[in-house]
Amino acid sequence: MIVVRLIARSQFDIIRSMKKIILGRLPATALVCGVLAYMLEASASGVNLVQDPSFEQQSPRGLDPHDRPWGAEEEGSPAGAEIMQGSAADGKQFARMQYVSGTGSECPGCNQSFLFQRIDVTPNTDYIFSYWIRGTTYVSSAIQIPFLDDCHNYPPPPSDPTRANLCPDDDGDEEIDLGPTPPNYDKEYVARYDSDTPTSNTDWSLISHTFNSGPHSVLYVRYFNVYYGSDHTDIDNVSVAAVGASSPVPSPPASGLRTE
Ligand SMILES: [Ca+2]
Ligand SMILES: [Ca+2]
Repeated sequence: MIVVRLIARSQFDIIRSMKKIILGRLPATALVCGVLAYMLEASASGVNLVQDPSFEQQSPRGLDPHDRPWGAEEEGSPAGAEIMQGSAADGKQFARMQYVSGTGSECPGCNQSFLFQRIDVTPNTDYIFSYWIRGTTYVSSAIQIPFLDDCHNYPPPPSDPTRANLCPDDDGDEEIDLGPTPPNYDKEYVARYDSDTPTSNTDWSLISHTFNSGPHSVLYVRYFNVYYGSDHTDIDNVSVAAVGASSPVPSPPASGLRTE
């Protein structure tokens, strides 16, 4: 009966329970019930829309705008977003966002750090977006509405070189570089969180947000910051999962909160 009651509770209550479990604040009996409820929830569907959510499937390296499923800017050495090996929140790898002096032809010398992935969502559906964070400073996370057309279709160039170039950052990631609505291309979001702040540079902590997909079937998970010096933000185990239909909470570190 306890388990049934737990399942009947809202997804948010379950998340709160999982957070408390992770923090070790619940007694053992509640912990067992909570984990059981979580497992039953997860088995119902368990779809995380994020591919390679734990950054384990690709070799450690700096990411560029053409990389998939995770793409990033700026290119550089080191890159603005890099898959690294070390004390990950899950597995052996994580993503680090850090200072970059861009080497890409579109923005030489730029020090912006973007990390992004396209996700296919169901319109008008509530989702939980969560991930593990560590580092020296905040990051802006968002669920961004992409540009899904071809910016070359909007003149010019090449049809009318006297008009403004509406395809200014033509390096393969226009969906995330440009806003959804020509000709202004202002970036738009279904959700944006400008100060996701880690609690520690050594211990991982969980960030969790909710959003509704609105009329969209394609969205992007997007991280952004401009870093200076040795400041950085580490990210691992990203999840976007529908509320009530799947497992919303990514796995915690295997043996508690790890440290470097
Ligand atoms: Ca990982
Ligand atoms: Ca670009």
